[in-house]
Amino acid sequence: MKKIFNNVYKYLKKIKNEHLISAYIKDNPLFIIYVVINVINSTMLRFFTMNTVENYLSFKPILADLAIVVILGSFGFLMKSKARYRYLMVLTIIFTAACMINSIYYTFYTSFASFSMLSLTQFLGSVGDAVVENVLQPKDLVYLYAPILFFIVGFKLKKKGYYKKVELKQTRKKNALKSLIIGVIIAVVFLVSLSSIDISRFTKQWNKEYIVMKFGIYVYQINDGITCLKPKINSMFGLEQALSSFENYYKERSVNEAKYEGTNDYTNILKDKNIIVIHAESLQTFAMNTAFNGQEVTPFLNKIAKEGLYFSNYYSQVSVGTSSDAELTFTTSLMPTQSGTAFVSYFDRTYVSMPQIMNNNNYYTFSMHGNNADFWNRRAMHEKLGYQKFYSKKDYDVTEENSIGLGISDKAFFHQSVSKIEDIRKKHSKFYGQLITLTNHTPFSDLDKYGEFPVDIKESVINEEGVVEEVSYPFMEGTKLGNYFKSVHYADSALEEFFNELDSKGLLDNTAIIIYGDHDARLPEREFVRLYNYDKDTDSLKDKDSEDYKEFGSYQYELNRKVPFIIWTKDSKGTVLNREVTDVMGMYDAMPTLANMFGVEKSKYALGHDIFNIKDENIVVFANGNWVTNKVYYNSQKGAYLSLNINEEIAEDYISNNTNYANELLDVSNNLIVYDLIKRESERASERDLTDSKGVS
Ligand code: GP9
Ligand code: MN
Repeated sequence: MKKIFNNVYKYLKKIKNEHLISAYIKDNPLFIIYVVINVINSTMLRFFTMNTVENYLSFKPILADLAIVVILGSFGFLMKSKARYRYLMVLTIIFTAACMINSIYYTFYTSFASFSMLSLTQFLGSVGDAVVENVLQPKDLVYLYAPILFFIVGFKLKKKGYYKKVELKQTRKKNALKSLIIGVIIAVVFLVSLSSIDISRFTKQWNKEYIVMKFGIYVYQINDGITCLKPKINSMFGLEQALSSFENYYKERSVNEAKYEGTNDYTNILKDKNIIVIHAESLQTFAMNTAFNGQEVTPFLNKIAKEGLYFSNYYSQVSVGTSSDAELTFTTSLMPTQSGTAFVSYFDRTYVSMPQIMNNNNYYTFSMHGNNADFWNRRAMHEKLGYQKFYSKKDYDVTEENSIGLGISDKAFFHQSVSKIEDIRKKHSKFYGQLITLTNHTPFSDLDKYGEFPVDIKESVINEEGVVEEVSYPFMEGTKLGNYFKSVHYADSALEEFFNELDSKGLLDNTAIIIYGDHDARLPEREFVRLYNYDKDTDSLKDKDSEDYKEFGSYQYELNRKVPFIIWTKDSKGTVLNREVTDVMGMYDAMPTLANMFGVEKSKYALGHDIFNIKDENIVVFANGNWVTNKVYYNSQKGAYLSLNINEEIAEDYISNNTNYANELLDVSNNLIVYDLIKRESERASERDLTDSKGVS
């Protein structure tokens, strides 16, 4: 050991005395510039995306970037100088592209890009324009300086005759080895610095921000590439282990959670009714609680919520699959997958879903959406989920005039759907259908089509001459959030028209309408700060110290992502169906709650609960490992929580128990889908039956 230390010491001394570092830099300017620019790019990406102090000061991702860039670059030394230039240039272009793509992706999804989404390019067509128009910003282009600078430096070196220098093969090999060793040493230092949480999150890959924050974008992207190959490879290995932990999980769960099973006041309350589910694009609860100049943003929804069963503390649990994840969780009570999306990567797996169950209970099942049927792979996945018919764009009359944003307007879509539903009612005794809206989709920029809804403050004042005058204070007009309100106001009036038309055709009789917001609208946090803290007298934000200043930081932003969930029937008023439920609830609780109300058996794989049984003990797990209960919101990236009731002490084990519960649930859900465990379990059961019957005979 002493000998090793002595040698290292001697070597370091040699480096110092013989000025080896400066000689190395002088001899390899191209390599050095390549390393520096690519590490700067990755650092900039973190800087522009996740601005937390912890992130600025973190040395771990810089070490990781350095290790990757140096190790990959070191192979360039095996080539002659001209080829080496090309090799390093190609690497620089790849690294730069990774930074740019992730920069754009982050603005849109507040997450980092995944190779699994490459297979989605066909679906991105229609959303693509929205990205270019509204999301591409100068900060996405700064990374281009790297290949440009590299080109300039290369050009200058060429002029100085750098590429003509004769390098012996031996020297090149030596340099390659030296650089590789440096890269490996940096990698080892980096690995030693990792905590066990870092390693566990790296392998799970669901918390992308955390991985980029600790491992840098290059390691993240390489790991993601490997992870995306996993659906194929994964399902080949580890099946036995996954199957047995899955079986144990559900066995234990059925014992531990027996207390949350059974009948309640809502059992069978919607039995045999027709069901219309409205999947409302990007509809968030806060919009229902907002008004401008005495005009509510969603007057109709508010009326429906007041008359029906309104779950006001309801959360979407989507991951990168957004709309499709909402559909998955709502209908199957499972969580989105940790990599890729269930609709695209795992559409060929076996699911137990609400439409299938309704179908087995003699319901006719259908879904309707005015967009291309291939978007989110719905054509394949809706069939898999048990919808007997999927009405998509080709079944609607879509024109330029009746389109807003991504496609057919909600008003035209609902209007054309009514006659389809009428036909269905004529042919079938009971139906369960889902309608997916489209207009209220980001970027909310088709302002002239939403109709009038001013979001500035308007007041009538009497001027000096005693004449009443209208004064306007610049409030939310021109902001993305302001535009969102206009769009939601439109969506609300489209819903009202739909209800009226259904009613005029008698389609509301014996029908329950269920509305849910699919996920949040990814609106900028700073605009919420303005919404809640604008002082019209000074045309600026209220002082942070003032009494009525409303704190709106990252926790408030995350909690504000709530979406509405409403169950309404024409005769809800004055019954148990006319009530606000404030217990925290997630999209995965929809199926267990609804199945009880419909009087059908829920999926035995459901991960949520019937809210009327679990009540205030409920926990909502998010796809990134965060969770929320009535008492606490826990952020797994920060490893910190917000107590939702300041008067209540939170015990240490409350956090750790719930975190373990969340992690286990996410693992089981993911394995269930990736390994197709529902199918495997039934195969295994029939194998067992076969052996048993053979044994008997
Ligand atoms: C597209 C629509 C939007 O058909 O459902 O999907 P999203 O971008 O919200 O996931
Ligand atoms: Mn959506």
